[in-house]
Amino acid sequence: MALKELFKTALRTKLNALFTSAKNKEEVLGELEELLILADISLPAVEAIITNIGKKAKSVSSKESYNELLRQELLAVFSGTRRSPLANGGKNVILLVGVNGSGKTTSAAKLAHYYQHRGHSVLLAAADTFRAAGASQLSLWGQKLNIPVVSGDRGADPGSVVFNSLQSWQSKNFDLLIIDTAGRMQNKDNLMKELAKIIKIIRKVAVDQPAETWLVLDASSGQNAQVQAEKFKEFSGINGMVLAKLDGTAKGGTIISIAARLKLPVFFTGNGETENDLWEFSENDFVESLLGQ
Ligand SMILES: Nc1nc2c(ncn2[C@@H]2O[C@H](COP(=O)(O)OP(=O)(O)OP(=O)(O)O)[C@@H](O)[C@H]2O)c(=O)[nH]1
Ligand SMILES: [Mg+2]
Repeated sequence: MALKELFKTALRTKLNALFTSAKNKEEVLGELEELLILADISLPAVEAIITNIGKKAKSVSSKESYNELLRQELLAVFSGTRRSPLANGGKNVILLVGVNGSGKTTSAAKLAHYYQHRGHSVLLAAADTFRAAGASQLSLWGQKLNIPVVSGDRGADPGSVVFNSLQSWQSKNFDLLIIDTAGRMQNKDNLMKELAKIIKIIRKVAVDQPAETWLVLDASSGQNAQVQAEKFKEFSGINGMVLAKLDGTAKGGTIISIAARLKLPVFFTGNGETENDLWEFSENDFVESLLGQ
């Protein structure tokens, strides 16, 4: 399955029925608002979408024109945030951050596999020295995927693991260093400061890195996503997102809400637990999955 197919049946059928009904514009907009809210799109985002469609729709509109107006509104949510990951080319450090259990370690492995497959030489760093299984989980992935992993003992300073990995990345001339960090709740200031320290260490060794700091977000985290993103932005300057566990969300609307609120590019989605369950995010495919051709 691809992103295009993911939400195919959920919203589409209902929209079709609504847009082909003999209802007037007000009724259509009222019901559309309900459908979008039921699809997990947050109220502010839905209100903005409905207001804009209300302004643009003629009093008697066809199914095609409603569909097109909705498509434009959904795509507009993503405009202004789009950029390519690893835009600075050459060598990159990707730092993965996020709350406990969001999918960081799995995403680190998936990303390493993804880029290795595309010809990049990749080094992984297990900077989660907090959890007993933190380093071993990533090392197992490394073995499976044949990707080297720098790790430290449990309780070791994550900064030292990061430092060692950077030295290896530079001396062995890897293209990409992907750093997995320990899960931290955004309201734990000491842990958030540890993240700021990790970034300081990276900058000291490689002044223009980390070029990419991505928040790994559980796609079902709903309203809490904004709070998480704001705090992680403050302490680590996140500049992109990976939406993990998209396979566990029945409706795609949460992506619209997150993009509308956070104004951060979504680069990848996680859709399962294996290394291949990573999709590049495309807003066109995503909107197509919601609305159909
Ligand atoms: N279905 C599904 N499961 C996922 C996905 N990504 C991660 N998981 C699972 O979610 C659980 C947590 O994933 P981890 O990658 O360990 O999460 P983490 O953020 O590293 O967790 P901490 O290091 O404890 O903060 C594991 O059981 C993963 O297999 C995904 O995209 N889809
Ligand atoms: Mg982890």
